[in-house]
Amino acid sequence: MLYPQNNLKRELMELNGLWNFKLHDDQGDCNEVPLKKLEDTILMSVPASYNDLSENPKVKNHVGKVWYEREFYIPEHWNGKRIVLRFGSVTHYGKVWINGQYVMEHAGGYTPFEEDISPYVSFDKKNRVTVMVDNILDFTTTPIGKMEGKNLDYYFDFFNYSGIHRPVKIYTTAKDYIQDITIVTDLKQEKGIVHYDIEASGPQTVKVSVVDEEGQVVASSSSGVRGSIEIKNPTLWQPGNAYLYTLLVELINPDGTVVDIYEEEFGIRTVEVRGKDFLINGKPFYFKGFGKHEDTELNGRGFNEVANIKDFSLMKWIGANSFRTAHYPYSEEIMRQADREGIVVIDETAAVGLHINLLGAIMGGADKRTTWEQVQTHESHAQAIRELIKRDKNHPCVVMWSIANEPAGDEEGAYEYFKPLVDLTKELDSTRPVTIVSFQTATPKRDLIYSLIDVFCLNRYYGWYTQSGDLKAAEEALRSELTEWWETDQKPIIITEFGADTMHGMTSTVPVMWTEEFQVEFLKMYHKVFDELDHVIGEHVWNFADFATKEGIIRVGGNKKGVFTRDRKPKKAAYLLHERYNQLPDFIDINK
Ligand code: GCB
Repeated sequence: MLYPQNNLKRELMELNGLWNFKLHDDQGDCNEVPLKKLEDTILMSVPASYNDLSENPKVKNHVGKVWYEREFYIPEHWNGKRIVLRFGSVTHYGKVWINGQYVMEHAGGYTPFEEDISPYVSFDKKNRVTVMVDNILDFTTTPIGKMEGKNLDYYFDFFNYSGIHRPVKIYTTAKDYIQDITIVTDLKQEKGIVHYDIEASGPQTVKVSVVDEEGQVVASSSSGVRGSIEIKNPTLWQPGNAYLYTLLVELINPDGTVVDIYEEEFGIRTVEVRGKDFLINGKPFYFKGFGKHEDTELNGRGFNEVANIKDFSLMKWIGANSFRTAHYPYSEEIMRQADREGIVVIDETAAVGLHINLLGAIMGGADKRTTWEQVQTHESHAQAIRELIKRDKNHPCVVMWSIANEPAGDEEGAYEYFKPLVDLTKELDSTRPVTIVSFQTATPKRDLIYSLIDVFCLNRYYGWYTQSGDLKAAEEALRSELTEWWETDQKPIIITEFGADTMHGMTSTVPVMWTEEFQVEFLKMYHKVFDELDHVIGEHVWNFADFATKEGIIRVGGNKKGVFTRDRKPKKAAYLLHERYNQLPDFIDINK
């Protein structure tokens, strides 16, 4: 799905800023609400989560529907064009009306949706857009949740921020237009091969050119909507050293006039899992970095470009080369930033929490372990995979798809649930490996889905949730499990989560749990074990920064496993990682 852009043939306008907002309080039939202007509204910022922007406690913890509305003009000269209204994301469900007329709806809180609104808008007066947002989850949605009376119980460890989370844009195209572009790159000897596949409407021909960073056309083709272009001695997209080419696609009328243009940035790079190695451009890559969240003060999960710039700066300072989009697709803007900055991304769907009674599983006492009998997410999960790949397939930063985080991989039915989803992912993109991030109880002897995936991505909390505070015992358990994985199936391992809750400023000469010193010792212990084992090819600390969660007995003002505080101040562990990550090269020295 193409990102909205402004170019010689396309115009772009943003609908971000102040909207009118209200909670849904039984206003009657939802389809009638948009027929007239909303009344008794408050101002709300878009994009943002609404939860932290009002002193009314009902807003913070609201469960159910809310309404957003604003007015806008469409320039007269847009008459006759496709006029597309596009939401970067609405969490978790959005329904949209223009001037009281139904336009579109979308389920899935972290991917974009759009529609041609030209049939609904006026060119001679103001238009009104109304959006209903619903944050209720159930056992059919991705992610899952469950209503308990008037409260929503959800199965993931981050606050259920809601609202219009990402930019709202309107863009134009001609009636015939470039609908989609797929780019796959390869390397053969000194040549870069760019395979392209264009979807376009109308009887036009398509011209495709590759433009380098200096704006020079290095190759082109007019041979149709599908083909390959060769680039001699290409500059590769490398971790830490990004180089982006642009695929300039032009849609041309039989009379020679250009009707539409799209410029899609891409990188020339290859990805392959071979033996115990994860090869990027043929060289064994070592993942250093974090599981992250889109989470900041005030904005909540809302797009926050200032924070994104700061986070990439901190990741570079600390020496990280990669992160995982735990636990949902991040904004398109972050993905573009990662492309540009040469940061490698493991791209995850919002299938988090497919594990009923997860706490019971790890703490003991989980008698009912029937996740796969209870959830009915096959359809929404498949849709989440389709939308993620459609949106992110051309990003060179994305090197692997993670189709779920910590499902009940050791419960009966897991294989049958995941087999079709892994097959679907591979069918949609045969160029990237696929993983399912595993939960601590899914050990080699118990896990039922490891044969389906290409790289073992393990979340492990030895020394925190188990062997709590006892780093000696934790070290033995960790080493023993990681060794057993290699004996079971020779695939590379990335530790996608390991971390300890740490209160910034809480210190002790003897490292005890929750202190900054304990976090340092905890990480050092893990580092020692990783450095002994060749098949461990990456480490992502949980988490980059402290983040908001629902209230509960195991969280004090949120999850404190951040290496940085929520406002991005370094804890002591940040300096440990700064030293380690800046010494560890991005690529493993195979001669060592
Ligand atoms: C996990 C989850 C993550 C939690 C983390 C924790 O395994 O994947 O969402 O936040 O543990 O801190 O408990």
